[in-house]
Amino acid sequence: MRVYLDNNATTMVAPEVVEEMTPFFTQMYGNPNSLHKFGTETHPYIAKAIDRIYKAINAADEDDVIITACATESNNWVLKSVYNDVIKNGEKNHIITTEVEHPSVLSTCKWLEEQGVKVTYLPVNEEGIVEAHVVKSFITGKTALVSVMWANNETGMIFPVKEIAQICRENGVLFHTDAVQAVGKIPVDVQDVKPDFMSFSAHKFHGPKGVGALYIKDSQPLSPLLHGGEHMGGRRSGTLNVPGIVGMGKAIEMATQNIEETMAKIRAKRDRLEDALLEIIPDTFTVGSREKRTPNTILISIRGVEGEGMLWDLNRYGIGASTGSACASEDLEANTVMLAIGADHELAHTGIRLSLSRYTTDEEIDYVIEHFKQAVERLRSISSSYAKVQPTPGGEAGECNIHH
Ligand code: C6P
Repeated sequence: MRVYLDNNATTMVAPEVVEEMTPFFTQMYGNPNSLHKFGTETHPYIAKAIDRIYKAINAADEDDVIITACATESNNWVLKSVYNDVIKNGEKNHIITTEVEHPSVLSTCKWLEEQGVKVTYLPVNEEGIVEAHVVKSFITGKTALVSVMWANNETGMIFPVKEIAQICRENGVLFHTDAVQAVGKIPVDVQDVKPDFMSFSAHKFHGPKGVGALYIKDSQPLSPLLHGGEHMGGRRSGTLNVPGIVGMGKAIEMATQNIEETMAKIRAKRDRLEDALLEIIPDTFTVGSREKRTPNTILISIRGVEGEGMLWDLNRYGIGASTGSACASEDLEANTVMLAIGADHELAHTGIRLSLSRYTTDEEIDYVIEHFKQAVERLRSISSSYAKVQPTPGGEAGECNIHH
């Protein structure tokens, strides 16, 4: 059996999405900027896709949604443009973000620091989020931008973005949110939350890879990242990725229609898996309370079992999971979010992220429960560090914040 539980890294493209994309590879392959029929016949399909994206996030007509190649691009673009447009020649020179953002935000912030920008990296609390009042306490007259993710990719924890956006508005500060792990998992309504900028990516909600988006409230000016043509209203040059745009439109529509119902089913499977693992495997805990997490995500720590070893054993059983962000999977470092929420180094090496999708079945969950236990037993039997900490008084399985 093969079970894919790494849906926060990427997802299977929905068959209906593939079907809608297919004609744009071999039949309607014209460049949308060409004046002949081959080009112009793509226009209604692009318009329909953009319309679906607007509807899915409840964007207003006066807002802009620009198609990018990925959320990494969207995140880079916002941060670098705020630097170019607001910081470089103005009075403000300060950006606030969190310690647990995706590397596409954190690395860009590091680069901005090299350009002389002052960046505050807010620590998260023991649940793995930053509370709005903490953001407020760091805003000064020099703050140009706050960038806080909507949901974390490793823990699934949902941040109070609505309150943070309001605080930013009240203080005349721009607010960007990386909503990559929120769109398609929880309702995302830009009229309700009111971010100035929002990044998201099609391959996280059963769309194709290589296509993302940047939402811009009221189409406010943002200097282009890519120069060279009139594409996307001159804001992002490059021949349009028509199959990708069509696929993103179909995928976001499917992912957001009946989202509550779909997510209730995913949540039930996630909770069953989590309950079973916590019950049958001693000395395990999951990070963050379930109600405050995206419904598909578990970050589980298994005392005495190194995440990489566990991944390898799971992989042998055909189960795909991860120790955290796929972008940081090659450095074998401790889970950065677990470190940020206060785990010691040893514990931060024991995190396993399990992320479900609407295609995850009950049979797959049963299979994972059985083989997860076997893998833990094998690894603990050869672990010197687990022998040292046993037995733990009181059983110690549960959903909790990290104590060390
Ligand atoms: N996170 C993970 O395993 P792209 O792939 O560029 O469209 O998205 C990047 C990105 C940005 N923000 C967040 C919160 C993300 O989770 C990701 C992708 C994957 O967690 C791959 S590193």
